[in-house]
Amino acid sequence: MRVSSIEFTIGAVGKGDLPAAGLPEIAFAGRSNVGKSSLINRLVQRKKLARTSSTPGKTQQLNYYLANEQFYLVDLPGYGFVSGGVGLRSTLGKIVGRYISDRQELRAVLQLIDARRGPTELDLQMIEWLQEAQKPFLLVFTKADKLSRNKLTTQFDRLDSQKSLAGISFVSFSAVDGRGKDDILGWIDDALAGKAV
Ligand SMILES: Nc1nc2c(ncn2[C@@H]2O[C@H](COP(=O)(O)OP(=O)(O)OP(=O)(O)O)[C@@H](O)[C@H]2O)c(=O)[nH]1
Ligand SMILES: [Mg+2]
Repeated sequence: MRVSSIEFTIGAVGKGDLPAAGLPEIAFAGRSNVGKSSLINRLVQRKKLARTSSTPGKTQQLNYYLANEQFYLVDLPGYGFVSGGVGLRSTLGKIVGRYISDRQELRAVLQLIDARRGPTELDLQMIEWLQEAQKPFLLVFTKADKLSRNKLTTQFDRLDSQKSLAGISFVSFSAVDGRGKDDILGWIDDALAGKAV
């Protein structure tokens, strides 16, 4: 798949702001600073579409981007930073939780995890929510360019042996060198066609 057109639609702060029913939605979740906005920019080949920042907590709303006039990419607020980002129990965290469990238009979620750190407690909580909501999701290990090939392999071996993650699909990604991009776009394609698990 290629994203041939993309435009910012709305920054939603509450349920009432979400776009009216209809178009399918693909959401990007993960802790603050993990690289959600950078991933979206890379997927659509636009350096400055989604605002990125070295200060965690930049994205404080559900940012909707209309792609190919057919579906939305939704940049969710990052969690896990005491100042700036939101806790999953905060108001914004609850909005994210409710969005995942209740939003009919949500087809699939890309759950981002920093490849260097591996999943945090809050990441595992998100994964649990996704499983409970029975939404298809893909784990994306970001900033893979910051790890040597050896370290990446060790990290993935460790993940493989983590029971709570058994059987979950994952891909490694870098917004710097673009690795993983095509796999992610292919997965989104499948998700839109109802073929992702
Ligand atoms: N080396 C490297 N840096 C990255 C990568 N992805 C993101 N970054 C950097 O990490 C920082 C955070 O990236 P963002 O895309 O703003 O992160 P976010 O998840 O949207 O953060 P919030 O909006 O705060 O939730 C920025 O300084 C990015 O340049 C990557 O793949 N490799
Ligand atoms: Mg962001």
